[in-house]
Amino acid sequence: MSKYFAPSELIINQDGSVFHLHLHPEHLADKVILVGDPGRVSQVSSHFESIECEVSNREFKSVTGVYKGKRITVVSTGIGCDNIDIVVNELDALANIDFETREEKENLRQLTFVRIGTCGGLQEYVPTGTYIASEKSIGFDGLLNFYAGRNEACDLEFEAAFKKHMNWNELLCTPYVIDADKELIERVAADDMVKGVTIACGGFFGPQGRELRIPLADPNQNKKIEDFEYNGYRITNFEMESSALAGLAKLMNHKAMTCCMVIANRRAKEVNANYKNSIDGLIERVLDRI
Ligand code: R1P
Ligand code: URA
Repeated sequence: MSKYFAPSELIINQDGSVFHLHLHPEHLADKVILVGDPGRVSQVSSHFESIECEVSNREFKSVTGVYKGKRITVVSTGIGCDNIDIVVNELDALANIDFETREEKENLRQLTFVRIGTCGGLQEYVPTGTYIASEKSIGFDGLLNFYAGRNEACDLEFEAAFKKHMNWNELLCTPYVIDADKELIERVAADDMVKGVTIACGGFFGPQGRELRIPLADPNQNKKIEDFEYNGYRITNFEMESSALAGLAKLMNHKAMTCCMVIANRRAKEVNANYKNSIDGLIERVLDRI
């Protein structure tokens, strides 16, 4: 028997669109680009040769169109892993739940997600302007811990080594270590992006070791992160969504990865706040390779 999803669990608007995204099932392409900033959606879709639909609700702006013969949907997620929970679950529902019967479809669709974002660099070899593809993500956000299958999906040995190195504060939720889709990483990162390990944080300031007026619980956090090494892996960057995306996609059998342009060099304490034009190079690479 197929699984049935009650109206309170999968909320469908009166016009047949999904609750937050306002997209209809027929509007979703198999290839999906996710961006944080709603303003980045039109930057991506400006490369499309034709546009099929455009919808917007809250921070979620979506455009489906065609780029070099490929049908692609681009969606903004806003900031944070909590929004990734909404976006990825609703996109999966659009693909794999029948909105008439509210039942899981018999033949499931596999989606491909590539997130294009910005990040803070943590090593000397990733200065501002570097494109980093997150081969692995460490989730400081806790989202995946709420889903069954989390342990099977994650690299538990890496997690244990990281927690030991950090002398992990048990007041914080358990970090989870999750791989991006390997084939997608090879294809999209190719030989001109740095393949790295990304920490996805539940905040921009304290969780990323930025101290403004409130002192940090662990002033040595970032130094310990920069020094950590495991099986040849170093931690390269901070952002706020890659772990939830890689984790949910893996549990749902979709393909996913994140690539980000470094805009803040945390070691040199430099920033490129005027990055909006220069991220176009990353957008073009992803559009060509997705
Ligand atoms: C913080 O400024 C935001 O920038 C990064 C972080 O992940 C967070 O969402 O990504 P985006 O530029 O895609 O939003
Ligand atoms: N996005 C982040 O999450 N952190 C940074 O330092 C820059 C962009």
